Amino acid sequence: MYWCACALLFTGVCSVFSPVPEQLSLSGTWTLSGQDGALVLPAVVPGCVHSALRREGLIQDPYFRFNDVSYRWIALENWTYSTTFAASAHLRSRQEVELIFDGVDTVASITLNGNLVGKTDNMFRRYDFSVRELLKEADNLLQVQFLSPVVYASERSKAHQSYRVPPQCPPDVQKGECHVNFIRKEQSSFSWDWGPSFPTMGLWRDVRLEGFDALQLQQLSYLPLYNGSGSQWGLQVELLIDAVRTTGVQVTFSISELGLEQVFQTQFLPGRTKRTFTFNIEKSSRVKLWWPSGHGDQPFHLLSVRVFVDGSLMLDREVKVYFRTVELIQEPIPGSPGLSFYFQINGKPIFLKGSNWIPAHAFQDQVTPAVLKNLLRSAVDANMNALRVWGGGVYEQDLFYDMCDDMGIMVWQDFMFACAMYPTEADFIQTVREEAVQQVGRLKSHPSIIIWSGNNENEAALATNWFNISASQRPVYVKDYVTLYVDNIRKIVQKEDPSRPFLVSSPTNGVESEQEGWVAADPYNPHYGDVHFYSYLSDCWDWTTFPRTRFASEYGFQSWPSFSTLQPVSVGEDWSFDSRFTSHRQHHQSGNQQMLEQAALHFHLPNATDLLRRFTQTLYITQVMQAQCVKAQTEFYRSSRSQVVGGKGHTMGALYWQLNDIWPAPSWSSLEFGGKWKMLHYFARSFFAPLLPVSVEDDGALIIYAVSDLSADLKLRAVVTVHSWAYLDPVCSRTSDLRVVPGGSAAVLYRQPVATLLAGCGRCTRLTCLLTFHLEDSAGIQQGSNNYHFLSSPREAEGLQRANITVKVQQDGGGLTVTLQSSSIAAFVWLDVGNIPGRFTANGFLMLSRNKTVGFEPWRPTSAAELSRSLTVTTLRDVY
Ligand code: BMA
Repeated sequence: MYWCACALLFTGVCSVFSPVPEQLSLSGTWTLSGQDGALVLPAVVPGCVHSALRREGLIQDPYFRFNDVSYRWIALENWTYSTTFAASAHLRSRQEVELIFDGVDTVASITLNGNLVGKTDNMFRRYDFSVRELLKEADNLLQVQFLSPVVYASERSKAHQSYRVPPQCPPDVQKGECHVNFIRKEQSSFSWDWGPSFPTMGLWRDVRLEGFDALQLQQLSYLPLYNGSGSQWGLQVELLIDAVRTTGVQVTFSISELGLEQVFQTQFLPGRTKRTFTFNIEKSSRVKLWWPSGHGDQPFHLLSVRVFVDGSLMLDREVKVYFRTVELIQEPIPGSPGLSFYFQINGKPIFLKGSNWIPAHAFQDQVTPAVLKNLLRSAVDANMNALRVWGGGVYEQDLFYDMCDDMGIMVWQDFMFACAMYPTEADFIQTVREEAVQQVGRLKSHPSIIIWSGNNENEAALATNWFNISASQRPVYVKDYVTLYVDNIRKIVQKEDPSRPFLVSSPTNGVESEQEGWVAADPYNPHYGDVHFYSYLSDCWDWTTFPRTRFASEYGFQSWPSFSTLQPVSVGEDWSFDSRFTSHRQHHQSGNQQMLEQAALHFHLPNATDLLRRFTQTLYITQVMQAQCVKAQTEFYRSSRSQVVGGKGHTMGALYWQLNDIWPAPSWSSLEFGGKWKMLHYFARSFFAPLLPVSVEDDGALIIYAVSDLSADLKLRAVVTVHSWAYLDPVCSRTSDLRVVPGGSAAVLYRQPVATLLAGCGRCTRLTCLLTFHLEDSAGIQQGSNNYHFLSSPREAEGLQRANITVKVQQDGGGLTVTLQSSSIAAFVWLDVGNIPGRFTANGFLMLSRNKTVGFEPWRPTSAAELSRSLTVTTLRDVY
């Protein structure tokens, strides 16, 4: 249907009414010029200056050796992106044409054909401008002039005269830039304690023109509504519409599977309108529920949305809709001061198992779908059901949340503020408000997101005075804190998304923090909310050093990545633990030393005379240490889920710091840059298993728990086997009585003084023997995985030989397998295939039998011969 009318009167162009809005993508290759025009090069959009320089060979790999420092100049300069394009007569004849930037990083002026169309100051916002009148047929020149983010942040901080907004600069060891809190940009891009300083600049998301004659849909979001008492589901669908023509609009919603068809007649005022449509789903009993991984499937229904104007179909969209409820339960616990803190999904209490997510690359344009998929798949493969998108990074791309929806990963979503105080000037608050409205609107339809949280550690930073703020100045900062996170962000979230809990910070005491004026005296109080806990030098095998918290949202230990991950970014002289490179990559003060000190508590440190050998073995020992430390702490949290000890316990979450890496460097991650699994990630697969036996020693007694995340009750007993370090054959074993292990609990199955256990078992001592244990049912069938318990540090183990291990790699119907044959017991057996992408089915294990076969899942076609050529085996006894 065509429609031509009086538009001619106003514009001189006859408008041909065309039902469907049209788009012209402006992504692709632009021209990038440096300050003073000295450098001119092609630059791909979406992308950034660093990536463009790299692609043109004008810089080396920014991750190579000391290049983070060598390339500091890039972010100190101003850069301009420009492109030219043609705009067809048809596009220009539209009633409205918008120029849309999905992401501008960060401070820029945008001109079209020499006319200023707008300015940007926030990489977390989408920007759009009405540009119809500025377009011409050919050679439209679009320019985006970027200011150095470093210079901008510094100027903003200087302009903030009345009081300082700390921290001014990151610690020297991070080799970063200052005042990142003054710019709405990925906070870790000015450096972090695991990441380089690459303050990027560029168009990091798509750019396009959109033309339309009646209306255009800018955002479609929905929230499921649930009325518990009537078991009644409904939907609230929100359309963000830019309109020119306003009357005679019909909107229809249908979900054929649920027999739903809703029709609304409406109209829109010219300009931008948010319109909410709410309706019940009569056939609620047919609604399929979304569950977190390990608790059920992730089904969806397809919602079709159609918008007609004067009977013409204008918009036709189909979106997935998921149904689930989420509650954060903070209520009194009998016998315990404080309040509980746990999540209920669809009414079921769920223990959150997982980690913390940081940006997957310093240059976001290099975070491809394959990179995301590999990292998230690895999380689920390690039995994780939750990730916290940490507040110093970015609100992730849509695909990240789509994948989390699909895989059943619950997301704890921070707002992007971390480890700092923030200014509250009117324009800062204004841009943050827009950011919050847009991000909540963009993300709230995802069932994976189960909570919003205002910032990372800023309540704790104030409460425990990280920045030496004087008592008299403190109220100023508390006021700023409340203004930003409570009066603005919290209010926006409550309005835009009342379906999810909101926490002002992490860690926090939750409702208790609120009662204390939003900054609790002790945000780390284990009786309330979530806790972040780090202690690098106290013995990580000693569970009494861990806080028995309601919810552990951060804890961890560093390790080094493997040699194959470091090799491409280093050269021979870098390959020792005391090289300049090794200390340059370490961004956490004394981090390398702390790793060795922690490792030395339980292991001999590598002492090979060959330097390269000593280096690779040191990398290995840091991974052994990290894996054991995080295992001990996580198992402690999981075993505390049903207990209250001294008023503390009922732990319902364990999210270790951190899942992934931003570059090849030492960090707390369990996945190396590139996706390779560290030993910790293999351990996580075990310690997050749905059914897990856990050991604790308390006052000389061995206690074995069965920790179950399963729904059904089980009847189980614990089987404890005593092994001598010196022989492959077990010495003896003990079995507990059968006991009911209720679904979703941690139940004690076995308790016996270690001395008694050993006395009844040959000539074992704590130094000569170790324990393994597992669970079995009444028929004697093993349930869940094996676990082990050291009776002394392996460094003191008597009788542990250097094992002679032979390996055979085979390819058969079931895929690639590695079969090991060992002459004696071996600890922390580590299979490494260098840079062949893939993972083993188990690694870092205790070898307590002569033969063991593990699978290898390649991430690209790989032959047995290739695998065999790259395979090395390291065990604990090899390093000393
Ligand atoms: C936590 C995080 C990060 C940091 C990590 C390790 O506090 O929130 O800021 O990288 O500790 O220090």
